[in-house]
Amino acid sequence: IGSSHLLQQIVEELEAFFIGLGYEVKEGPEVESDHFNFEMLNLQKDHPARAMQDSFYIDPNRLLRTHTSPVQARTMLESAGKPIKIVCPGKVYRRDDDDQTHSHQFMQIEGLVIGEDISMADLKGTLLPVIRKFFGQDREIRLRPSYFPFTEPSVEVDVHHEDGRWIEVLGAGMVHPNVLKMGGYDPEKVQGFAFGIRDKR
Ligand code: 2NM
Repeated sequence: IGSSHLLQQIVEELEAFFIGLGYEVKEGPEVESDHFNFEMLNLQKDHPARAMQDSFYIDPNRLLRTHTSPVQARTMLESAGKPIKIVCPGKVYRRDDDDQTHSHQFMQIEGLVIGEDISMADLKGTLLPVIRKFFGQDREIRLRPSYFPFTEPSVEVDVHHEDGRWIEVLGAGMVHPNVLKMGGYDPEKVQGFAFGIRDKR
């Protein structure tokens, strides 16, 4: 009573960290078009994530967003080829049976940086300090190769837990050339990295 929700507190701490690095905080609609939620992010029409049973569709072309990436797709189009440094916090929705580790609604903060000569070194140099700040300066951190339709190459990042387990804390990667092109950027001239942090799913 009378204080902000724990998740809200974490979102604000993360926002403050990124604002300190010169990022802007961008929000967008929770009801999205199929076009911005999937198409602009390189998910083809037949991609399994687009199936009715995995998303909350309102009508054939509109759904509750399944990630905050459509905010980034919108920002790319608005930015008309100029550099971008944003984080996009907010609620997202996926069809899932709720239990201790799954929820049909969860929080995400995604980030996007686009500019000349952006590389995997920028991704690591940005995200490792965030993780160290939140999980401890001496924390062991592991990057694993992964796959996302919107990034190539892609990684998942784990932190080491006292009990010996590795806990996945975020996914990230270099923005896929198709995503840059659809956003109005020339992948021969600029590069980008992106990441997604979420509470549970
Ligand atoms: C993730 C993992 C990797 C991501 C990509 C983009 C965009 F818009 F640039 F394509 N936004 N977020 C991204 C990349 C999200 O979440 C696990």
